[in-house]
Amino acid sequence: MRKRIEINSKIIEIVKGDITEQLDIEAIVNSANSELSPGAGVSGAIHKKAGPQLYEYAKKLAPIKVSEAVITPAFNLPNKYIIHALGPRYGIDKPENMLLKKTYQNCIKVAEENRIKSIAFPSISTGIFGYPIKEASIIAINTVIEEISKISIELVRFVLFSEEDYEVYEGVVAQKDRALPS
Ligand code: AR6
Repeated sequence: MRKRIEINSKIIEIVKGDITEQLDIEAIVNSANSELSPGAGVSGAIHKKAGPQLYEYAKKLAPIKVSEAVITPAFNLPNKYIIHALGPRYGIDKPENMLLKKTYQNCIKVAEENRIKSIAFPSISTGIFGYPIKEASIIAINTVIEEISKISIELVRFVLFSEEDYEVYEGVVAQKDRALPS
């Protein structure tokens, strides 16, 4: 399952899959905790596949604040880098919408500083952190669309773990696509 749109020669893709299996992507984003420790969900999967060296390295950069992003090597993962970002906990870290937007912006900023050309995001904050998927997908996609023309990243991919989440993101992107000048 895949949807792709082009904006000023930049690609935004929506795929159903696993963030740890993005072989062609330079940097994957981890929806981390403040301590940058393995945890569950995306961060559990990333740490498991990257290996124990990841936490040994990452813990020196912790703690991070809500919406902050830091970069590490990807160790045993097939990517070059991991960008670890702390999304807002829904109902706790407020205002959630601004903090979620800032989280995506900070990931993009770190990617730009490291001359990264391709980046894959999971759906930040919509698992354990409880952010409703539709609201979060609109923020994620709008933020990337706003930033993409200003940056040198060529490919931004959203990787959705479940078919339901994929459908939500796909719906938002399809709507944006219809609104774009052809
Ligand atoms: N690939 C892609 N997406 C995934 C994967 C995967 N391998 N595994 C889960 N998802 P979550 P959060 C989806 O909970 O809400 C952690 O323990 C999942 O279905 O990983 O930002 C951290 O250490 C959901 O839609 O991240 C933090 O403490 C989305 O990814 C906290 O949870 C995000 O789910 C972060 O919570």
